Amino acid sequence: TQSVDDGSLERTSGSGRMEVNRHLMFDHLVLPEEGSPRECFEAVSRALRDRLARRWMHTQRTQDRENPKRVYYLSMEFLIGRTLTNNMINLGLDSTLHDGHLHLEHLAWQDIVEAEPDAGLGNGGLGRLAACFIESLATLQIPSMGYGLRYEYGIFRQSIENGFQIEQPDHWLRNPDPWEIARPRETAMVSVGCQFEWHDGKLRAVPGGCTHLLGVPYDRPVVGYGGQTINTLRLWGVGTPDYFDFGEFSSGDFVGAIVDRVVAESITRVLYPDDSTRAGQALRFVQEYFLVTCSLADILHRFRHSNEDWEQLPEKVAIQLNDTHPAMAVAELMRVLVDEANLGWKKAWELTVGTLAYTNHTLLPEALEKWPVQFFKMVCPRLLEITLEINRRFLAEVETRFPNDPVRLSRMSLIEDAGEQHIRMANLAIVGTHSTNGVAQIHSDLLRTRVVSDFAEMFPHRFNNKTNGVTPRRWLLSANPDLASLITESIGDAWIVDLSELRRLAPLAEDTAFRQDFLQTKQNAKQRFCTWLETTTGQQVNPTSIFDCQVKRIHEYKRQLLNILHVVVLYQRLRENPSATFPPRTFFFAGKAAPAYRLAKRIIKLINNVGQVINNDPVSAGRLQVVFLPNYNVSLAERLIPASDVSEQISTAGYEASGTSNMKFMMNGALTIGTRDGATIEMAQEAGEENFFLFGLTAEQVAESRPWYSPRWHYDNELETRAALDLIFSGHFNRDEPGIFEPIRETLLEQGDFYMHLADLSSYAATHQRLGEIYTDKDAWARAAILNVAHSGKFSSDRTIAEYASEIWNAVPCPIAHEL
Ligand code: DL6
Repeated sequence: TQSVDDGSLERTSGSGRMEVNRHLMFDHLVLPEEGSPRECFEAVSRALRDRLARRWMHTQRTQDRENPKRVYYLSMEFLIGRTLTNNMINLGLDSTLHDGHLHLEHLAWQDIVEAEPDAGLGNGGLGRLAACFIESLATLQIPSMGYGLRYEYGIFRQSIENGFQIEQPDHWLRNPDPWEIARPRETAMVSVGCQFEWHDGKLRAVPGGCTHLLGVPYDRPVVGYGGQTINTLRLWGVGTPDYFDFGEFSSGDFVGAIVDRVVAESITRVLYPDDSTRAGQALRFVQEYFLVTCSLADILHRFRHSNEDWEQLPEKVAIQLNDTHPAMAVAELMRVLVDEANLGWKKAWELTVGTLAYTNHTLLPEALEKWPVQFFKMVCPRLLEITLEINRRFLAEVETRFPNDPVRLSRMSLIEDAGEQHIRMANLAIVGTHSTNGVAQIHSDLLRTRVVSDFAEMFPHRFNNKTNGVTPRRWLLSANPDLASLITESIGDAWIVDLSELRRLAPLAEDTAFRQDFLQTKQNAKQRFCTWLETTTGQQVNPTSIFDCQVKRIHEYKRQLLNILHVVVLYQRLRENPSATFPPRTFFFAGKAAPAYRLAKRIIKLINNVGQVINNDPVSAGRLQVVFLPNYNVSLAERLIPASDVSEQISTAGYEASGTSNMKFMMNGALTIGTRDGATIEMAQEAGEENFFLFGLTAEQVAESRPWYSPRWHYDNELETRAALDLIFSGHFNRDEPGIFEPIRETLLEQGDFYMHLADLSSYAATHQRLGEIYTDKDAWARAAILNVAHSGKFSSDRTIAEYASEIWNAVPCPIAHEL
């Protein structure tokens, strides 16, 4: 018999079951047949973790021995979702499941899977991208680690009450998480130059004193496909040194002596929801500082363990900053090299710039981080000194290169001087790293030519593009098993690790039998989704209607408002002509609005109210349906995307950096209706515009027309636009709630409609019309959908990571040989 912790993954049929039973008995004190779904989930996960433990350690040992260049991905967000199924698939153990080896008679496997909470340690695309990236890094066997924070509360749980978004805390770590392993031996020490207190029920950072914090690592395995490399995602939890204030203690204030500790231990408790205003968020600043100092200490400790010479740092270490959130790393790395390693400034700067790289994820000026100089003074005064010195030297360089140009100097300065002084984190990130990349071609171009053009002129070689991608393991193989099997039966399974293989499906678009099989997988996925929806919410949806989906954060630039305006246009057409024919459509919306973003929350309310009326009006019922799915998260995306016919990617051109749900829909055979924005442009190039539904203004047209754009003109001159708006603002959808949509009316008609909804509405409606016509021609639809899948290969995160590895990090795989 094999011992429990050997590296072998395939076992005799009964052993997996025995390991699960053992965990149920010894971890939970329950008999196997009495385990609750949650207990069984923990037991199965622990049994799986036992199996991968040796491989995980072996990966670490091999990497320590070989001393290859390592990649570190620093991110305030990792939107992981569930882990169990993904790890089983990547370990090649999913057949164990299908063969019933883990089968627990009293529970359905699905109940066990669903007992795992979604790890929602991110707001949206940026965090989910980080999760896809670390999975691809492991699959490509690149020695790497993700670093983030162990929030006890992830992104808030959203419910909808009377059409309004309600936020509730998501205590996802209420039960012990079987995937994480605390590593207290590798604790990092951090000093923060302020204190923490509760004030009016809120945790605040207050100036004065010094707080010592401990960064306690919690490691999670990141299993590469095939189970060869198992990398680590290290999330920092905060602790405080184990001491009492003996003065307070001996004077009898036992509680007072530990209360400060409790307060400080709260700083990483909650993920900040993505609010556009960061003003006053001193705690978020402390979180970023904490992530950076703990991670750099850890990285440099590992580097020093295997390398004597600091000179080697850029050859052995690549640190990617996921947005500006960890941009303090520039100053912190300088601090370590200058203050602790005693290097001269110039050498330290060369090593810092050579080691760090930065990814930008947004063109929205309000989302570019700027932190008050006061925060630096309070929390990390030494980093402020260093940042000011970086700025002094940098501006001197700019002055030499562009003499007598004070306006340029003030634009490029790391310090913004208007009113309260702020540090411009994007400027710091560009100046202090050797690479700045955008996340789709148009985004990288706009970044270079519009947003930070001064920097692109100064450092042309630093700017590059890395179009995003998503992992096909989670988003196709696991989420859509029927389609995945059909693909594998047709072209073999090489696509799982080389998504460009999907090209071989292209000729099958002309094969009648394949088209039928393809449509059948879609129909099955739709039916499964309907069944799930009905059992969990009671809501019924017509599985033969077009499933039209817009799922993403709710934001004006993403234009959920355009989508719902078009729904009202269709409704209005039916009211005017009840015998009009078009295929029945179900419009699914899902997404969270930042809690402080009032207009976004009002858009959610409008969608729900429109749905309430349209779904129940005899003129539209059965032909148009609007469904707002609450609490959008990774697991919901995994269910809905395979079932979708239409993917809505309708941002105002020039505002969506890339988008990543667009890619997931494409891989799963949905057709895209979209603007020429973000990575959607590249998707259309790959699939051929004839297989896409593109509409609306281009980014150039948006910019050119901004000075004279008049939403009123569209209202006055376009009959359907006017009728839809009149219907909404007549109170038709809010009979008992007078005036609630007034802020939306003001945005669209009084305040200039910044995101140009009305400019694009008529071409959007016309394109939808064409889409509806093609949908009725099943062959034409299937052909286009198959060609979309066939040309989605570029959008694998494996391709993206391979480009980062060769063009930014100069990192290569370190194969792990397991003795089996
Ligand atoms: O790069 C991942 C993702 C893009 O796909 C989205 O287009 C973009 O909006 C998102 N950006 C953010 C910005 N956060 N900040 N700062 O989430 O990144």
